[in-house]
Amino acid sequence: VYSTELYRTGFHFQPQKNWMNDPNGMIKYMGYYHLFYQYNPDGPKWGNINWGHAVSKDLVHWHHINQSALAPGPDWYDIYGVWSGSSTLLPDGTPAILYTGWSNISTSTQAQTQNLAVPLNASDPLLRDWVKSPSNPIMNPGKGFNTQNFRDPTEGWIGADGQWRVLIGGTMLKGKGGTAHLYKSRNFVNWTYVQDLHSVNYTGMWECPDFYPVAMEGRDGLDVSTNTVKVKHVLKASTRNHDYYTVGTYDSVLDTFVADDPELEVGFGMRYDYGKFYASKSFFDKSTSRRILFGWVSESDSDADAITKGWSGLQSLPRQVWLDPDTGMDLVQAPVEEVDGLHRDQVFKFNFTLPAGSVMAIEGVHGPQLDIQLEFNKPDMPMNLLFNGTDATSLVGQEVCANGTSHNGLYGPFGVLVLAEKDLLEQTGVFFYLTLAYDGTWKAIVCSDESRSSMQTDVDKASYGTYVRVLESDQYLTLRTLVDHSIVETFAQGGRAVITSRVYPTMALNNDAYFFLFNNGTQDIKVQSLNAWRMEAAPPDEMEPKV
Ligand code: DQQ
Repeated sequence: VYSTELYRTGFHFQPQKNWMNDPNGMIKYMGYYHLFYQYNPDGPKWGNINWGHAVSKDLVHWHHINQSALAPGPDWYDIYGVWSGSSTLLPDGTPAILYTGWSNISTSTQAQTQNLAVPLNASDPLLRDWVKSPSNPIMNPGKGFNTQNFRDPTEGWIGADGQWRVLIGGTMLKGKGGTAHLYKSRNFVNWTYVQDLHSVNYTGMWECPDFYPVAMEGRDGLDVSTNTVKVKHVLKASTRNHDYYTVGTYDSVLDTFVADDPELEVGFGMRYDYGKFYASKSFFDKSTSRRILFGWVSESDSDADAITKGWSGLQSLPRQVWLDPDTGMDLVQAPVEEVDGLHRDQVFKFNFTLPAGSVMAIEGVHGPQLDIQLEFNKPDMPMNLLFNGTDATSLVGQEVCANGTSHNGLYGPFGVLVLAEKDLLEQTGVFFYLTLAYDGTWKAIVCSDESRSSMQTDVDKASYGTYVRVLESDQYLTLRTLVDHSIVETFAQGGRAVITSRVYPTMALNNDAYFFLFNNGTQDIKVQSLNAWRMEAAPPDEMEPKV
């Protein structure tokens, strides 16, 4: 009935074929954005991990470099795989890669090794060839480290004493949880373990830590070494299947990090994304003063499907990330504005009612690649400003979001049905649901519900949801949903909460994919505005850029 080719995306990054997982070492260098990623050149399942590589001028149109930046071996220290890591721009302006090697020594102190690679020719803007350092491996695990859980170096930053620092993900020496081991170096080649920057009990191992400053005002990103009074630090770890972050204060003399709110510690508090999104990494784009984030969005179909498709894994849209100026507590994300350059055929409607119990077809724009932006008038009632962290998310997902589109409350569910077949036999619901709290205030939940997304039975159809903070000063409840064949990426309330879903419709494909607004609550909802566009595809550029 359907072709698996149809699940390939039009404007999300993916290799031509095969397996992809974590984004690695993004950097802007000599006018090109470089995206590296965990890649299996041999097939659509994880294994034989290389660093795949692509370049772009605008973060939207990519050119695949037809060779790996890094491949396993021939030396012992990374012979079974070149795992995740980061790039750092050194003071002379050249980049260096730090990455984890999976060595041929499985149990000793050198199971996972940290390694350095530099460009063969730093005057090549495409940075095609990389040379591994003769000093590899360049970091030794500290005493008592679990050497199977010692990986994923961050970008290097410079602390108060002028020395380099990086974090390596690991497990706590005492306790049961994840940690970020801090290493220091004067020359980027010889590194010593100093202490753990931060650990949290009862989380899993911390994979792919990310650590960076954010400004307390405005959206501009900061270079990783910035640490002034008007700066907070974000620490992110990938653990227990999700990317958790916390905002806090970094002391670059003592090398300590303290979370602002201990209730929102890494692994328990806030997440970049309440759907599928893992092993993300950010980088600072100096040319536009932005901090930009990519995350790995894995498949929800079966291994057999991966083999039929010949590929597995997407990158999220590149997202700009900044500290929420209105709360000072959490991050806000938005697709980088270059994505807007793909907008075509706009539909605009404003100031209309979405009656209780209605489904409204939207004429003018349809298809599998859309950007849908909605502003709803806030119902006139007290909103709860508190955010409960993520404790309730699985509950929210199951109890509210999965029943969402068919279940009726007072205010909601209301929102949009995307990748919908014309008779709604298939649909992915993205919506708000407002719930009355014990204290008489209302809390907003945002959901992305895959439960009716496909007639296929062997794909995972999770329902994701989270509470999202709505401030008194917020004029509207907002949703922005980007649809791209098999991915639905939603930015709610101006990007305060993000949810990514993977769906595999069998009928709501290509020209047969529609979208509808709906309101299953018992109260009418006023829509302030609807803006929707078809998204032009951004196929990879076959031609190697002339440099
Ligand atoms: N993926 C890499 C590891 C990392 C994990 C291996 C996270 O370095 O910890 O492909 O997805």
